[in-house]
Amino acid sequence: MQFIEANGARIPAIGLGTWELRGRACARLVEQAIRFGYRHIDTAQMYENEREVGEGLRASGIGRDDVFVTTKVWTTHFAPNDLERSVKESLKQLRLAQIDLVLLHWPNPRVPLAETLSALANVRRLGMARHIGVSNFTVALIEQAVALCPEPLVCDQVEYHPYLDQAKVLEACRRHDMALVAYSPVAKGRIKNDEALARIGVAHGKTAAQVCLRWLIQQNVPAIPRTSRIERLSENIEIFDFTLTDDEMARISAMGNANGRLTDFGFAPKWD
Ligand code: 1BO
Repeated sequence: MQFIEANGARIPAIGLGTWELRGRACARLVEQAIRFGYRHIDTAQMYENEREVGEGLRASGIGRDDVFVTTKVWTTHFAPNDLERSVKESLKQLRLAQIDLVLLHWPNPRVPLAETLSALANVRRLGMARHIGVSNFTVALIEQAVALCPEPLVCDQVEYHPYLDQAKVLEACRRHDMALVAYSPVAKGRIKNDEALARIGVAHGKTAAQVCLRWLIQQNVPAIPRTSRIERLSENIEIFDFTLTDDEMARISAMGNANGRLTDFGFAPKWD
């Protein structure tokens, strides 16, 4: 497994996203993912599957130091005392003594960012989280967060795939030694039918999805593809034995624009 370094964190380049995975199926998938070589599991309090993620980790037999676990605090728990309580609850559900990375799931303009970040930093100081970061933050919000947070932020987890141009967010992350972590990296399955990516894949003996994930990690972007299918687990991780040329990288980067977003909500920030 390749790692991507950001502000002192070593984030495995490929992880398993678990949004909408529930119950036994979630635990089984986490266990299988670890057996296939995944070393990063991404969950969130809002996904209501932290308990099953913990079960899957234990069933896999993986040593605690060999796996990187990310969870996220939901926006209704951003008031300082709530935030600490919420992370304690995540630790209890996961049955872990420490979470590798705790993120603010979405920005919440109703709670002053300085207060939320100071509570998040405290969670790190108390040892409940090894690292902290944000998710779904725009460039402007990243700048504010970096200026306000008393501890280093290691990432902004955002939607990123070849159909969505995230050059500005990527640049802001790099400016602050943060990683952009890509969720929905294969555009919710749309990539697998992409003819241009499939053509590039033929030259490397790879699928369109593998080309897409490789394009991300060659930009130093860790990706967390979600799948509910065991056979996709191995496909998504077999991307460390080929390299895209500069020309291929540029052609894929040119496919994106600002309208390619697939995950949006009424409570989302005004995207840059
Ligand atoms: C509302 C949840 C989006 C993915 O983390």
